[in-house]
Amino acid sequence: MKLGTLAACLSLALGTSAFAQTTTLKIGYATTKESHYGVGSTVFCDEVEKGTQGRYKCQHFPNSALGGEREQIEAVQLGTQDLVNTSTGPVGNFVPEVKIVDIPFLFRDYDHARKVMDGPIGQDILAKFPSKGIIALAWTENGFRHMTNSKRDIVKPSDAAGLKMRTMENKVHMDGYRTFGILPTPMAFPELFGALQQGTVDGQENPIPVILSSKFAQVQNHLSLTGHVYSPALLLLSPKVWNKLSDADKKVFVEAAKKAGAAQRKKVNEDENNGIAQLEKDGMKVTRKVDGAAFREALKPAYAGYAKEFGADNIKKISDVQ
Ligand code: EAX
Repeated sequence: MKLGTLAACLSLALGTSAFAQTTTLKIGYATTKESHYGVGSTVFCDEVEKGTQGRYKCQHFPNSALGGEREQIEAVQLGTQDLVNTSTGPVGNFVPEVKIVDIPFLFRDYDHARKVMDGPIGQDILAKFPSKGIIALAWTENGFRHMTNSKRDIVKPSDAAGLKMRTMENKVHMDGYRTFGILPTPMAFPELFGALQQGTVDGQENPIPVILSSKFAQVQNHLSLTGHVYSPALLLLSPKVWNKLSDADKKVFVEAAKKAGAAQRKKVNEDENNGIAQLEKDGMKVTRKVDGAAFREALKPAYAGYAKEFGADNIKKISDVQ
């Protein structure tokens, strides 16, 4: 480029203030770009780019490219990663107030769970994050978790008993699953496919969108629709980014995260509606009739522990939401 042309470009650019910098934010999640996490994250990034006139955009790191969820949360806390769209699996180790929503059989259905997350209880939990060095922009969603394994159909707890099952690094889950007779084996998600393939564990539990997008049908042949726990998810941002935002941009980020949550939930609904038939086509034997009452009964000793840890009245407040 000739010097004169460069000068002309510069003055033009300055005149239209096109020198505003673009900041590229790194966003990570466990599953594919096409999955529920990818759909939610894409909506978030598109909305942020639009709302900040292109001053912020994202680079996506799907498929656990930046590590397991615990590692990604740590990186967001440190500021070496900007955003993570994560299940609550390891989050209770950072913000203990989250643990209560990981209790098995706490939520009746999606309507109940979403109402609690969007209501005062869920919003109060989001407000606990900043003091731990993390900004929680909004609840997103992973979905109700179901069990898969390579051994047998699971209808009641005695069918699950003795199975070595990978769980998230989540004590609330592990305490509950032990009452079903399961041998819980905590493991980060990126190791799971290999562990199932090699038979290090007999099974695992995850929502339909995860089972589908991670192709677990290739390594598991029994799926039981246990729906034994709701798996909430969160869009978390590094305070390093947040503290630099203007008030107007903060609003853009929060609104974008809310839209992301809605889009992610919609994708979870779609996968719940269409994904089970797909998994059957992929060779999984699906057990639809699960003895939920027997699972709830088995869980009673764990609930005594939960009541002690979280307060029976706090648990009841969540159950009572209609
Ligand atoms: O958040 O670790 C898990 O089983 C999670 O459900 C999965 O990574 C998606």
